[in-house]
Amino acid sequence: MEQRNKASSREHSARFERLLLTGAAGGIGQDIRHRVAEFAHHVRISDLPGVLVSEAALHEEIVPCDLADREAVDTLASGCEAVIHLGGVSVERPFEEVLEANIKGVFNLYEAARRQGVKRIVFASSNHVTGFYRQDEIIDATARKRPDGYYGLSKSFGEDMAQLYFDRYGIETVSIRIGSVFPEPKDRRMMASWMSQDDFHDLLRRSLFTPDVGHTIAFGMSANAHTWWDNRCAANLGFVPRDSSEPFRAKIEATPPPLPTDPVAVLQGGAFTTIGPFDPV
Ligand code: NAI
Ligand code: 15L
Repeated sequence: MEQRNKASSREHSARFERLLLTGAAGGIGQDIRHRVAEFAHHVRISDLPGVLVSEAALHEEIVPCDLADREAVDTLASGCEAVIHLGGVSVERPFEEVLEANIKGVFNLYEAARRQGVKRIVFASSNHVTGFYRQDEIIDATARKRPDGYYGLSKSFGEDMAQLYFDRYGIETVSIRIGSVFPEPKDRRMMASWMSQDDFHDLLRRSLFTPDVGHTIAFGMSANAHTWWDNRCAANLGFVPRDSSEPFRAKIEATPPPLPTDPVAVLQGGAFTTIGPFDPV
């Protein structure tokens, strides 16, 4: 661990003056909040009004904001050179909810980035952009998108926004199609999709500081024994995961397996492929 940190700080000693972190009250946000101090002198922390409870550290400034509020997002991004964009709906939900936070939200963020001179965005995309591939297929970032719900569709839209705003305005993005970032894998599917918090942090650092990324799509996964994703299209980032889901195998395999025909065992997106439709009541 110490070796990893030393190597990484040697590779990327630069820091931004001010960085924006959205979704800071979420599962990943809470884990990385204290770690992002190494990326910037000042960190603007944001989430929905009312959900950020802890006090600001010396290097932090807390600015609550609903991503669906265009004017507020414009103010939120002012003075920031870079953004780690984690905020939004993070599971399959009715379209109207996804529309506000993830589609209008990502539009508002990129528009704010254009107006406010943000140079680099790390966009928390998701494996659910390609969730309808089978678990016996290996795909890379050039594979046709096959979103497994409105949530995956919104992340697909976010990746397209990233491409558009690079091609038109030169704003660089690394879209990380995150597998499953949790302290440990929760089920058999996550034995393939899991990414440790340390590996995620390393990929974040590379996504922020690697020069000339244009719009790069990277799969966010650890060095698991079996995986579905080929990260060669993101080789420019030099990301080599260190952790693996293997130490959790015995614990996971002690739980009852799903039926072999269950989408959880067949499709990369697992249970997300079957959530919905959401009929109006
Ligand atoms: P989370 O649901 O714990 O955190 C998301 C945060 O976004 C929450 O704190 C929520 O309050 C905030 N948010 C929701 N709507 C908002 C709005 N309209 N305006 C401002 N903030 C809003 O999700 P988690 O697990 O921390 O994931 C972070 C990001 O990474 C999400 O964008 C998620 O889609 C993505 N991701 C996460 C994966 C994982 O394994 N944890 C896998 C794939 C993608
Ligand atoms: C996601 O996109 C979700 O945000 C997260 O909660 C996990 O369920 C993850 O994908 C996954 O596929 O395991």
